[in-house]
Amino acid sequence: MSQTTLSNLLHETRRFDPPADLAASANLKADAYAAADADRLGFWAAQAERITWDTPFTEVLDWSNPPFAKWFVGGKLNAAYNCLDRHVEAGNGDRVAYYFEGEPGDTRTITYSQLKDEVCQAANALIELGVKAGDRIAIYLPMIPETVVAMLACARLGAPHTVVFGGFSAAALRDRIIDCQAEIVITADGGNRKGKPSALKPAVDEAVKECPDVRNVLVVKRTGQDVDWTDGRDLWWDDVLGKQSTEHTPEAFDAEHPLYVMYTSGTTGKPKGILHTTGGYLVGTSYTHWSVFDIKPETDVYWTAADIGWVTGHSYIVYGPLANGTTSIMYEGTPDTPHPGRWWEIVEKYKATILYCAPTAIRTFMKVGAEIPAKNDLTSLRLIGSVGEPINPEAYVWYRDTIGGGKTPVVDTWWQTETGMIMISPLPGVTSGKPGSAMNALPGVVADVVDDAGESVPNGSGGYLVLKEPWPAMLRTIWGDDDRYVDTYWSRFKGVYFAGDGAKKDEDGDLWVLGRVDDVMNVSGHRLSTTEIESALVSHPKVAEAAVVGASDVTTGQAVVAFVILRASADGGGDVADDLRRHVSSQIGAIARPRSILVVSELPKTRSGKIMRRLLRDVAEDREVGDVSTLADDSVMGAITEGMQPAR
Ligand code: 6R9
Repeated sequence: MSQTTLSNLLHETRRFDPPADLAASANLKADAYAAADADRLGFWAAQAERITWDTPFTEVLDWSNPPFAKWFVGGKLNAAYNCLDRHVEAGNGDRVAYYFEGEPGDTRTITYSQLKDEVCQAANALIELGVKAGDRIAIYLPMIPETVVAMLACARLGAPHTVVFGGFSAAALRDRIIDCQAEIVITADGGNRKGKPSALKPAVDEAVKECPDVRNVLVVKRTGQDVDWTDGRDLWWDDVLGKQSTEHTPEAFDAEHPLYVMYTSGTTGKPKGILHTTGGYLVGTSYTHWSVFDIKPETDVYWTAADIGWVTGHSYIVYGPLANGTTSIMYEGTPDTPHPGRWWEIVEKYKATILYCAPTAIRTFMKVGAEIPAKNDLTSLRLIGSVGEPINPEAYVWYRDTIGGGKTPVVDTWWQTETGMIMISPLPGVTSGKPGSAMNALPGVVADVVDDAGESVPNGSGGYLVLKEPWPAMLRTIWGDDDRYVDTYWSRFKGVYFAGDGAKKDEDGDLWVLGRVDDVMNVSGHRLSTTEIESALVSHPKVAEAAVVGASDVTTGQAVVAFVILRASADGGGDVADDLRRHVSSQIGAIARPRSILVVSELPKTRSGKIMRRLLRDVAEDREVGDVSTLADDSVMGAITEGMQPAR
């Protein structure tokens, strides 16, 4: 991205200061930036004190063989002990760890001591099945407490887990099991989605046909639906756990012992198994959870409304919140089941104080209308966050006003599966928020925007987002493929981590993430960011969601093609396309005017709500639609192409 990049986003002038009370009592204050700059490793050593170490570390960072980092060298710890036992030992065993809300309305309240007991039983069950430290275990479960129990039981034994999102297909599950050679799969009969049971076990049966290393499949009974059974291999979770002791002595593992592998799709090629290790990951997630969400474990009720099968669930439903002794909400189902106000009912019921979700959810709520959340009392919320994509300024302001009552700070958090923890975000008690900007690298993190040559760009310019110093929760490698790790992240620019995102620094030096660099298009020699055009479209009152792609065009190289979902309130009047084209022209410039505008009812999204523009490009260029295995709902492409109509 160069000077020709258009920059309407930088004209955003709205500012939101932190509320005075939050600023006064904030966990992290402004002086943390200078403290971390003055002594970065000392700062991280201090953050490491959040964790209980069985053996203290002797060195903060060993970076003698970059990009292969070793954090907290010599330290030993157990992740499950840090998430559970130590809180129980400190007298907080009766504190609620999770308020679980099933989609059909069933609920469970689980305290820290109950969760510890269950995790010990699960750990003992896995031992009985022959699991040893280092063995891999695949987890393919819905959003239920057993998912957390399974993850922590693995962590307790030093057996890295790989959680595969329940929406993924048998083939996707098989590939992941094979890639990390998992020996046990933990699944369920099914989960509840959109008002009905959705089966999981058949996909496991299908997948493990081709996975000779899998010796057992543990099955949680969730929906009660019929399952096929392979005697000797399949075991009911309750049968195996029920007979186990609730005592288990955790073993301390090296700080660099593998904790989990999470697969993330590359734009091409097979998914990458991102490896996270124990000590640095726990330090990074607990520090960021505490600072970005200003967590007060005694009083907050925290809700990450995301799937555990996404890194956001790992870091901010499981490890970060539990390491900090937080009370969380966990919700199994879809936001609109059985009615469009389900989330807001949950916020009111549990008096949630912090909500963290994806912009796609926010835009969907905007589409349905502000009258839905208005039916519930949301005044308990004191802080709201966003993750997964750039949040369009209009969505940010709507979120702050409609959900946050016009008073809560919004933390727009930029990070990746690879970073393990939030890297760029406002600090809720310090930063004056700008809608659409993720603002600044957190204290301890060093981010920059560089040009093609790797030179830092001046304020007011765009380029590539990079991370200039290692951080504790960073990925350690791609499972089984060190070369791909080096090539993908550390080869584009010498000595720095290349995130694959485009970004800009505004005149104040604040950061605006513009999306994946592959999502930048070239129209008549101008580089346009999909995010900017989408934000312009979403700022039009008729538009709820928009996805923009570049389709090849004989005259202009690429042309802008926009897919839009109209708001429920939009009358769909005859001139939508004209209106929108004019709007984009006035917001950005004539060059960004979409060539075609297609009205659709849905957009293809991943588990984390990211729009799969690759598939829309296929539609725009009239090709057969490519691989849909990582779509959260693989029926949507059919719905899009069938119902799609050009806006008139
Ligand atoms: C946590 C997560 C990572 C990619 C990342 C970027 C996009 C995430 C964002 C954001 C703009 C934000 N992304 N947060 N873009 N602003 N606040 O999403 O991990 O699924 O690995 O995706 O998501 O493009 O590179 P992951």
